[in-house]
Amino acid sequence: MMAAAWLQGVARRVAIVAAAVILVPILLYATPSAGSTQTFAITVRYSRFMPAQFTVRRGTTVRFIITNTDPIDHEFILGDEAVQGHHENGTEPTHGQVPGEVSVPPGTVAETTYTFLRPGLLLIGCHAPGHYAYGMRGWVRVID
Ligand SMILES: [Cu+2]
Repeated sequence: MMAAAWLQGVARRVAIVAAAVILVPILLYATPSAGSTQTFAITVRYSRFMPAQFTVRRGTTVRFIITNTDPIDHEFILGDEAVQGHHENGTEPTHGQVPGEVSVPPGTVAETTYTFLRPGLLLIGCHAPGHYAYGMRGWVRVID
């Protein structure tokens, strides 16, 4: 009787370990978490980003695909207040080399890829003259 109970205990423990070995990788794979990649499509129309608000998990790499349906130049600049201020007063005519910053000429599609490493709030802005003040901006909330 003692041996049977001991064997049952061992069998139960083996079953639990086997379930964990199988389930844990499945759950890790299924949950969007640090290190995952997402694609966000944004349409620019009448000098607005649509959609303009996003939430991502820290560690996520996002490919932003921006379609400019307007007949005028726009840009997509991702960054904190300091970055937005720099571009609002800056003189760079075009963007495309820095992750999260890209120019979007009229009627074109541009893309930029950015990895969100810190939790917090980042801004999206267009700094063509008057656009940011007009409201051509958005937000990315980065959560843990
Ligand atoms: Cu603009």
